[in-house]
Amino acid sequence: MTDLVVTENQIIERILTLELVRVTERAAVASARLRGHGNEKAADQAAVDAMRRELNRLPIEGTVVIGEGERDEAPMLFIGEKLGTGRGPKVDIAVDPLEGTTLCAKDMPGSIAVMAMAQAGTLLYAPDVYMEKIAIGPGYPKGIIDLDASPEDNVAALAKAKGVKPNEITTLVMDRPRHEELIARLRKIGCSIRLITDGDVVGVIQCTEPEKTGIDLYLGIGGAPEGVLAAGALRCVGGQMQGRLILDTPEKVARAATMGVNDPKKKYDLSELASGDVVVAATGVTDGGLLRGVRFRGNVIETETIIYRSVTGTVRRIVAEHREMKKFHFD
Ligand code: VTB
Repeated sequence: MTDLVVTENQIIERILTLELVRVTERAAVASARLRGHGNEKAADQAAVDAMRRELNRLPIEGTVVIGEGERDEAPMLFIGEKLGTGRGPKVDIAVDPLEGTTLCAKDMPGSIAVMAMAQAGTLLYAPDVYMEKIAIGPGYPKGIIDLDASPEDNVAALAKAKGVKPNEITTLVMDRPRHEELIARLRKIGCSIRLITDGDVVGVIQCTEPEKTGIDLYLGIGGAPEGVLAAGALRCVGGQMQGRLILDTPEKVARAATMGVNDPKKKYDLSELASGDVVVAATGVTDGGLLRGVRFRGNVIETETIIYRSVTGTVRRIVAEHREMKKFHFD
């Protein structure tokens, strides 16, 4: 009986994989209409509304575990919000309807609409705090990088495993004052550093394809929710990642505890950030290294989406043409 239930859920999950494409597509299109308008809030809200509307159509019993904040501070897609028709598998939902709101508002590369769906209880319920992160792509011996090792040692270990010199390693770091020391130390050993202003979900994912992106290593501090979403994608393609929540006030420690985080200094491995079967979908809003942004061409809207499914390790890219005059209502 149990087996049957699991099998049914797996079939449903397989079908839902493609349904998630619709969800991120619509969020991306909604925010892309406000691309370059200098209004981060409006672009984010458009993505949130579209994502919520689509998620509520799915045959799932979903709970938002990573969302736009707590109920009182976010009108929709707040942590704990129930989504879906209520008839279907129990799933955790993590959303970042517009990852890189500033990038979208300024029409700069790299903003995406992204979400993950996983078996209930298997995603780290990350509060909206910072997270220290380290990530590399697949194909390396297990454990060669470590959040607690120095940047020099991590680069040296990675370089050795790759068969290159440390100065041939490229590290992706968010361009923030908090990374001044990290950047200086990486420069000292001759590392090349790709600085990004925002959007480290894509940043982390990009180190899984160094031949294509030129990025070998992600280091530094970004958002915790973004860390869990990126971990979901890495679960699918392989690679290694560790994260540690930065809970530097008693309030943050207490808030994290209510979300099940009992050890505020815990170093989470990839398999703890996203421990179960997970599907991650992302649609480009602005053009970027991972995805093309939304194109508005007369009556046709073109989107590009990538979906990661950890059960099978399948990565799909779906370029869709939506015809506005037909039944598609994106607003
Ligand atoms: C981080 C990063 C995100 O915003 O959360 C960042 O993970 C905010 O960092 O990808 P700061 O507080 O230093 O600005 C993003 O770049 C975009 O949401």
